[in-house]
Amino acid sequence: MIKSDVMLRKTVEKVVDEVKVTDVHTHLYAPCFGDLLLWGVDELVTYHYLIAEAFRWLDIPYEEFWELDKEAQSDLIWQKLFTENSPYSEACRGVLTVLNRLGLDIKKDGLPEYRDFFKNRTIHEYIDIVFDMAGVKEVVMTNDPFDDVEREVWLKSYEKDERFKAALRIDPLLNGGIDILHQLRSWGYDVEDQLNEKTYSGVRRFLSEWVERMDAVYMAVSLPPTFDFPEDSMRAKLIENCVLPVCREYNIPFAMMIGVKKLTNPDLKLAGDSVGKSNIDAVEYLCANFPHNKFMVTMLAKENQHELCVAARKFRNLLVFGCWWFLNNPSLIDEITRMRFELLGVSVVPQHSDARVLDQLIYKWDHSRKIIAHVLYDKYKDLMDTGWPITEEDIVRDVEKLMGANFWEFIEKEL
Ligand code: HDL
Ligand code: ZN
Repeated sequence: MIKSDVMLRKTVEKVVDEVKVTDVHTHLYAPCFGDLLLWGVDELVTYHYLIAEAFRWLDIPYEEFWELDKEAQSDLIWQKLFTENSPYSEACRGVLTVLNRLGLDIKKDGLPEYRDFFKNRTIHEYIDIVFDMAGVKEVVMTNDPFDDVEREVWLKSYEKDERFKAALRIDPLLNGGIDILHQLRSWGYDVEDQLNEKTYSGVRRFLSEWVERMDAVYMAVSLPPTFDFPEDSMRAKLIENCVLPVCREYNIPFAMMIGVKKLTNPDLKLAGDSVGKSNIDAVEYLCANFPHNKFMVTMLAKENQHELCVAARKFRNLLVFGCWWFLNNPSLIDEITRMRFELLGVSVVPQHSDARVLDQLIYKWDHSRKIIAHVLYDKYKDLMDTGWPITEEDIVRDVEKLMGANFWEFIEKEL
């Protein structure tokens, strides 16, 4: 049994450091997807988070930036965010954490040297290095059958890699309007230009075929702050008549990522999305009225976090996951994780990386492990002060659940 605060802190930090993580939401790809899997220092520096931050210091027209090649974009971002200003934003700090963990000499004029480090590496050896360094066992991809490049790989050259699980992402279907049905028809699905049982049946066949082709562990969508359910809309009708029946048939969760305002500044492209407070009533309605469906939910607005935790206390078919995107910063991860542990105990998935560049796994998990360990120590300390006996076995059990086992248990369970 753990008897002292010092021993407790050491044990929690060791267990959190050593646990092999299941990363439940990323934009990474298995090696067979080729260049879709981004890696290396210039991809790190041109991550859309840094592009948004760099434009706060740039006066050039947006187009002038977008016409630069990757290396020139990276040079410009490095100049603005690392040379002319201290890089203490989370996205900038993350780049430096990766380079430091790789053993490189961290300095203002280091970019050329960092490029050399990556020059003679192969992606296969590098994936092993990154997964090992980040302590990641497996990641869930974001797989979009509407993406022409990705779809080709799935149809012609996909090779399974156990470290990369698939998630069927259906934003174009649920957010794309009636035109998306033309696309399905062009692929041979028997759908009409109106929402009727024939169309629903064709959409269910599309979803079923892709769930099977991908062996998808869940179906996912990002949704605007205005998302509502029930609602007299194409999205709500497709969710009720197609998405939820297929998810139930394959016993996989429907993952809703709620609160993104797409292209608030379209000139920033991928970096142009913003955030809005969303409607928790829609989440509660779905959980209450579809008790045999499983819902994974993450919400983008800080203001939605408390009510999401309360909703999860009401519905066992709701699994809260991650500190998504604009919430993936130390101060917010700390606050949100504390709230979740106090309201939900161990029954939550505290973090996902949302990594778009392979190397980011190193910093996103480095940074989050420290915070999760710190919060966990405080919670176990409070427990210890009640006289509750705490053992290393208990801590290992809890941390295994938080960092992966809760997710897999939720994937497997039948409701
Ligand atoms: O919709 C999503 O999955 C978001 O994570 C977006 O991809 C976003 O651009 C992002 O990368 N956030 O971290
Ligand atoms: Zn994402």
